[in-house]
Formats: sequence, C-alpha cells, structure tokens
Amino acid sequence: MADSAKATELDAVVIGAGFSGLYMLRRLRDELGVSARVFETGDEVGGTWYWNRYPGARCDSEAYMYCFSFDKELLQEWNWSGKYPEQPEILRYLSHVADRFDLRRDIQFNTRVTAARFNEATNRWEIETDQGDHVTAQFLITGIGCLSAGQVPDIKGLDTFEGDWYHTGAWPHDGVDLKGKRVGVIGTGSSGVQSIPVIAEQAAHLTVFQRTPQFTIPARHHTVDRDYLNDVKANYDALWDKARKSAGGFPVDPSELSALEVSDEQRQAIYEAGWAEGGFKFFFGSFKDIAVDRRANDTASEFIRSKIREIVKDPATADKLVPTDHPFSSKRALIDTNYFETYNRDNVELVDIRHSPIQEITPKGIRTEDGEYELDIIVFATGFDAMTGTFFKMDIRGRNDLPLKEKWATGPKTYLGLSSHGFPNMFMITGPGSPSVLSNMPVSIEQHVEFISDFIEYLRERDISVVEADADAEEAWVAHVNEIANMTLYPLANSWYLGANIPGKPRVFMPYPGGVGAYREKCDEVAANDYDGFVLGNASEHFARVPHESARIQIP
Ligand code: NA7
Repeated sequence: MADSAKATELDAVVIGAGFSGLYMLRRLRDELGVSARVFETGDEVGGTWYWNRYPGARCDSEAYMYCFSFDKELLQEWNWSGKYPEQPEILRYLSHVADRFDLRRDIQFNTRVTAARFNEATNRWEIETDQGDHVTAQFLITGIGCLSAGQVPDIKGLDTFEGDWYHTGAWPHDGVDLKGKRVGVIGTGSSGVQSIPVIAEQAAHLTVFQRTPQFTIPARHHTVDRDYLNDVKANYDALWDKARKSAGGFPVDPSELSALEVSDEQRQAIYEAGWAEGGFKFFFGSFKDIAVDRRANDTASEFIRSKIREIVKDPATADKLVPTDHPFSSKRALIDTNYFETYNRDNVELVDIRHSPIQEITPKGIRTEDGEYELDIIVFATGFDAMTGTFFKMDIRGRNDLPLKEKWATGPKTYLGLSSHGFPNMFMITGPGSPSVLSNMPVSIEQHVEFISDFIEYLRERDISVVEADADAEEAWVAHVNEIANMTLYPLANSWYLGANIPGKPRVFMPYPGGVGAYREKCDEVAANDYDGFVLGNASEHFARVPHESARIQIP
C-alpha cells in the first residue's frame, strides 16, 4: 500500500478514474512526486466506458487516436482491432494503462465523493465520501467526465411498469437478455443510434420512440490489419502533432472549400466521397463552412435527407426519420452502423412522439396519444445532464461557503474551463468552457492534465499555496465562448450542449467551440505569462494580482 492510500492529508485528490483521472494520477504521483489519491465510484477504472455498456456501445473517434500519447512505448505496444473501438476494448485498454503504470494502488474504488469544501483558514480542500472518508488536500481535481449524470425523464407511471427498464449509461454489467423480448427504446441520440440496430437483431420486436429525428453518417467500421497499424505507429509523432493543432483533435486536413463556391456536381461528388468513406470526415473534410453558414449547411443537410429517403423503403417511415427542425451537426454529430437500414426490418416500428407524445408508462408498456405499445423492456437512451450535472451531484463549496451549484445557477462560469473564481486550488479536467465534448477527448484530456500538473509544479517551486481564477478573466472567457458559439449554427438546435435536454436548465452554450488548436495556444500563452488571468497568492490575505489582458483575446 502506498502511503497516500492511508493518508488523510494529501497534496491532491482526483475525482474519477477514467482517462482524465488515470493520467492525472500518473503525472502527479510519478512526475511531480506529490501525494495523490483518486476516488472512483465504480469498482474498476474506465469512467464513461465503465458505465456505458449498452449493446453497440462504441467510440466515434477512430481507435488509433482514442488513446494516450504521453508514453511512446504504450502507443507502440497496444493494437486496436478496428477502425472504431468498442466499449469492451476501450475498457481493456484503460485497464492495461492502470496496470502498466501501477495506478490502482492509489485509486480508492467503490467510493463516491459527496462533498468538498474549501477551508479558507488552511487553504485546503476538505473532502468527504460516501464511505465515510474525511481527507484534506491542497488541490482538488475533477476528472468526472462530461456525460456522467444519466437522465431518466420523469414520465408518469414508470413505477407501475411490470417489465424491466434500463438507462444506457448504467447498463447491467452482466448484460440484458433481449432474446424473444418486446423492447422499447426512448431516445435517438448517440446511444440510441448505436444501440437500436443491435437491439433490433436480438429482440423479438423493437419500438423506437423518437422525439427528434437525427442526421447521422455511416461509420463504415471495419477491422484493421497489421500493415495499417504499423503505418499508424510509424507516423504517430506527426499524427499527434496535427491532432493537437486541429479544430476537433483529429489529424485531418480541414477542407478549404466553401460548399457555395463549387458546382452542384462537384459538391455532390464530395459529399458522396465523404459518405462512402464514413465517419466525421464527412463533416471536417468536405467544406469549411458547414458549421457556420446556414446556406452551406443546407446543402449537407439536404444530401443526408436524400440518403435517408434512399435507404428507408417505407416513405412514411422515411418522412418521420428526416430531420427538418435543426441543421446538420448543430446537435452532436452522429455516426452509425446500419441505423436507417434497421427501419426496413419487419420487427422494428418507429413512433413519432413529437407528434404523438408519450402520455404515460403503464404496467404493460408505453401509452402515447395514438395508443398503447406493449413492452417487456424499456431502454432509456435519454442522455445526460451534461457538463454540469455531475458537479452538482456533489456538494462543492468554495470561498464563503458558496456552493458551486449556486455560483453556476445561470450557467457554468469558468476561466478556460479549468478553474472557477471563488473555488481556489480546484481544477477541472475538460470542464465547461473548454473544447471537451467538441473534440476527440483524449487530446483535450492530455492537454488539461499537462496544464494542471505544470501549473502545480510552478506553484510548488515558488511556494505558492493558493491560486484562483480572476473574476474579470473568467467573465471575459465566458463572453468569448458565447461569442464564438453565436458565430456557429449550434444555437439553432435544442441540444445538450445548451442544456436544452434538461427541463429548467439554463440555455447556455457550455463547451468552447473555437477548436483545440486555438485553445491550446491560449493556454500556452497563459502559462508563458506566469498564469495570466489567475490570482496567485502565498496566503489568502497576501495576493499577487497578475494581469489578465490576454483573456480578452480576439475571436479567430
Ligand atoms: P443524447 O444525445 O442527449 O440523446 C438523448 C435522446 O433522448 C435524444 O434523442 C432526446 O431527444 C431523447 N430524449 C431525451 N429526453 C427525452 C424525453 N423526455 N422524452 C423523449 N425523448 C427524450 O444522449 P446520448 O446518450 O445518446 O448521447 C450522449 C453523448 O454521449 C453523445 O452525444 C456522445 O458525446 C456520447 P431530443 O433530441 O432531446 O429531442
């Protein structure tokens, strides 16, 4: 047992043992030499990939870039099996990482952090868990993921349902036997679009309850061979370099073309090529203005609509599946395997609950305005209280005993998505206000972990015990995030990026949409300028106020 496994006074506490927590622990413990403990609710590492075990769960980032880059040997020794990694494979990878760097000895599993309070007299966090732990730490670092607080809608009668029900984000570890069952899936986001084709193959009958039709691009998943892996591994340095400077954290060449400046034939050919190749390249690699210009976007949206009508044989079903109320990619872009094809199966039925809303769940199934659908199992693919929900499950209190929930009552307020004024010595890995969910997560996670650990090292070298985001710098950053979001088409959809999926949640665009490359440059600049925009102090009464002009950066 490491000392930190027993200690009650630590240098750092990290919450969560997913990608973020694992790398954070590695950096803190093995490179900075500080005492650190990770608290993790699950009984294993994995974070989001520990919980999301629904049929068909798979990552939308290509496998060869959905991993850590911090250790070259790790990169060279791991072999992904296909273009996109399945949930069990990602979990195996993270377990391998935990073993390889001997991380488990400083992770306390089966333990949920319930409260964290900043003590202004000691400049330390006091942390409590559901297992009765009381520890203090100089630094509190959250690696809690952006999509961890599952949302089961409050539908009348759920408690009367005689069958079984599950949320995709809390899927039973032993799986669910769907054979011969009548299954209902509510929700057609990423989890619904991934699980529906697989459930349809297993169940006797599947009824999909759709509120919003989706644009989705074929993933074109396939296995990969040794030559492919060798090629990737030989080029990893250049690939990571490109990904780090890119918009979305992928090593793709963004298109320089406008969808409005090519002939109809050229445009069609480019979309066809993207559709045939599959994945997010359809979005990043086709035209530069799809995300920002409505007329350009219309061409992509219309192309996908025509594909849906081509694939789905029954015109009435195709009509229901064609999205008309939001532009392509203004909600989270989706990729799929046989999603639209699934609606050609005899055992699959689509119910449009936008026009015929769910009235109640009955003992036998789901009743909409059109009638009752009898079911043995209900699957809630209804998403998450994204980006802020998991923070609010804990009682986090900063200076003056202010709850984070109160500070963020009108939307999350952070400086760089890393820190929030009034919450000293607390860092968020991929917090709201950073690129996070708009990027390939491991790229963003590594950048944040490295920023935070470099910052902690800087503070320790100077014997600075407390640090906090400056209020003005934070305000400027929040305004900047909103300004960029308003230059895109994101505000045109009701998405979880804006909190629109949670009744009563303030409508605020939460992730930073300026791209991981621009964001990294900003963070590097902040660090190079002695952590510009943060207030550094040796004690709470002795603050050194640093300039924060660069927080007001120009919009790219
Ligand atoms: P999402 O993307 O939030 O999708 C949830 C789906 O559930 C979506 O189709 C919602 O419709 C639907 N939904 C949500 N609440 C209800 C209610 N009350 N009634 C009917 N339908 C509802 O969650 P996912 O789990 O699919 O994906 C989350 C992220 O995980 C994903 O983007 C990736 O980043 C990984 P709506 O569109 O809101 O009308």
